[in-house]
Amino acid sequence: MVKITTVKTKPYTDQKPGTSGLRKRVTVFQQNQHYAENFIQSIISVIEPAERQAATLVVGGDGRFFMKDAIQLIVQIAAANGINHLVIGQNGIMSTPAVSCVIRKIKAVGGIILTASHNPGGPNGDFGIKYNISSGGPAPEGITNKIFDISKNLQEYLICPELKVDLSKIGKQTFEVDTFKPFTVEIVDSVEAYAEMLRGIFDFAALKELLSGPNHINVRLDAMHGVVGPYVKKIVCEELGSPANSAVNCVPQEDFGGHHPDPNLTYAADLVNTMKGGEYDFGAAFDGDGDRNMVLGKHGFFVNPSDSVAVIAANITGIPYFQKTGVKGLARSMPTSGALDNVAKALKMQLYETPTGWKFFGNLMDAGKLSLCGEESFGTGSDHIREKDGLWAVLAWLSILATRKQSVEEIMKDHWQKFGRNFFTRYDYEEVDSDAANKMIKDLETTMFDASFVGKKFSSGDKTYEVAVADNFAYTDPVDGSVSKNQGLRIIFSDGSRIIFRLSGTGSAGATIRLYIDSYEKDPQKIYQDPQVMLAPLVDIALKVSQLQEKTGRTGPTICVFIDAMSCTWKNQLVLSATVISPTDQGLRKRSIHWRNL
Ligand code: G16
Repeated sequence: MVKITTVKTKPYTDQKPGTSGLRKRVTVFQQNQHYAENFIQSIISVIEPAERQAATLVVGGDGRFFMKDAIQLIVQIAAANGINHLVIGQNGIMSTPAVSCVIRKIKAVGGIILTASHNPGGPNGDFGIKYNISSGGPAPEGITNKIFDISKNLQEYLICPELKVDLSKIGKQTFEVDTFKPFTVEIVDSVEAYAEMLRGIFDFAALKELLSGPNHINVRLDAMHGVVGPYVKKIVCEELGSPANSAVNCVPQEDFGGHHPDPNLTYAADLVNTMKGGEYDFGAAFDGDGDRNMVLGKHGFFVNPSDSVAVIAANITGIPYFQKTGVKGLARSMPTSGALDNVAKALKMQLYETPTGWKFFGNLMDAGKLSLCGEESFGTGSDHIREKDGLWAVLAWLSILATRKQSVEEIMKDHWQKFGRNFFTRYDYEEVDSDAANKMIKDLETTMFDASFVGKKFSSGDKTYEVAVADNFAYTDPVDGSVSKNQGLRIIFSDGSRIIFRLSGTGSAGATIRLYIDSYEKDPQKIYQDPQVMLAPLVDIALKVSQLQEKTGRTGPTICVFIDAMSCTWKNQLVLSATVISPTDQGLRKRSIHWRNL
């Protein structure tokens, strides 16, 4: 019989889940007494005691430092609180989309995911704990607020300190706990249920032909030492026949090999460099927990995430899953560029604009209103689960390549010709002093809400823009009527261009200010112009209106990962260029990269 202990604790006031769970430095979880225990107890407390004896929870994480410790705590606290059954990925490994898939498949009451997503790991990196509900999606605000309220008042938690499970052994381990029904911990293969789901979504025979048939293409997939490695190996290499060396960094590491597991042009620079060599036709990188993706074409042609979802939407009927389900609707988060809107309009599909955070898509999917959605933050997915899904997005792109028999670049350029192009960029100012960031946003809101602001003209260089709308984005959920306010300051100009400011909800220290710029161009002569040139006037106006530099002391972004790569032909040579601003030990480094004669 395993003993239950009641431990006296003191509540913490800073356990409010952000955009996607509670994310803090590892040291916060490790060094503050009972910090992780308190939050895990707060999560389990939202499951009604009467439900717990019939409840199954799925548990998995991205392999980062502290994950295994946290899983043992979840096991001990779940057992002591009368949860009946835990399903855990082998060695704790399960990607965020796979957890969502398993929750839905076995009809669990929910799941706990141990990840800080794309944030760095290791003893000095970040850790995170996220609760997902029975739909498989991140807990909505009603539940995360409840978790936060409980955490602020928690005086004690229940735990079975002697209970230990072997996370490496597939199978069931059963324990007698107090008067409860036997408590079962089931260790499952991390990949199988997810792989089975993908087999039902895509045409695996066509993908196999594309990746290993006589006219196969060459792909390069970078798991960035995150959780997606075993999934890529099993599904893309073993099952679809791509050679073993087409997948790299596939062993999950506690510190992601010392890198940021963040799939963008800066942090996935190795992949970008390899791709520019021209050996590979298609490249992709994933984040720590496998829900984000970056898609590259031959020679490193960059597909902006806002464009990626638009291309999938425009080609959606080639994917067997959607042939069966039909396309119920499309959605993007508010700061994501309007590329998807153009497809929705042309194909007469319903489009929803939600606040940032995948959780906002869930209600629409559950209500049968949404099939495909995406975010500028490298998230793409569909209603097959309730999380964004990196490998799904890659297989969606490969399906399009298989059907259209064109390169990534040709597909993207055709798309812009047909629908016009949204030039898009995002500047991130990380670890800004929180008070300064809040004041900047508040002051900007005051400026924007002045009666004279709408109609005002702003000029930079030879461009002039007139303000058509200025607001703080609020969203009314069309399904349950819930209202989410203060989701980002929007300045929308009369030509549809947008400047957006919002504070990130996923940082772990200080405040991160995000500045998003979106500008639409339908003139086919202009769609290949340099995005930097196209967006420079709007960036300039955004910085002037917000006085960001003066108010935060930041003269440049910590990182600007979204300056699009672009390509053109010059003297019969293919020329590719991208501008990347990246932090180095010596300060910010701005690089213009050009590749010619590829
Ligand atoms: C999470 C959310 C996404 C959101 C992203 C960035 O992703 O699931 O919906 O777009 O954070 O949020 P923010 O701009 O507030 O930092 P992930 O991959 O970090 O879980």
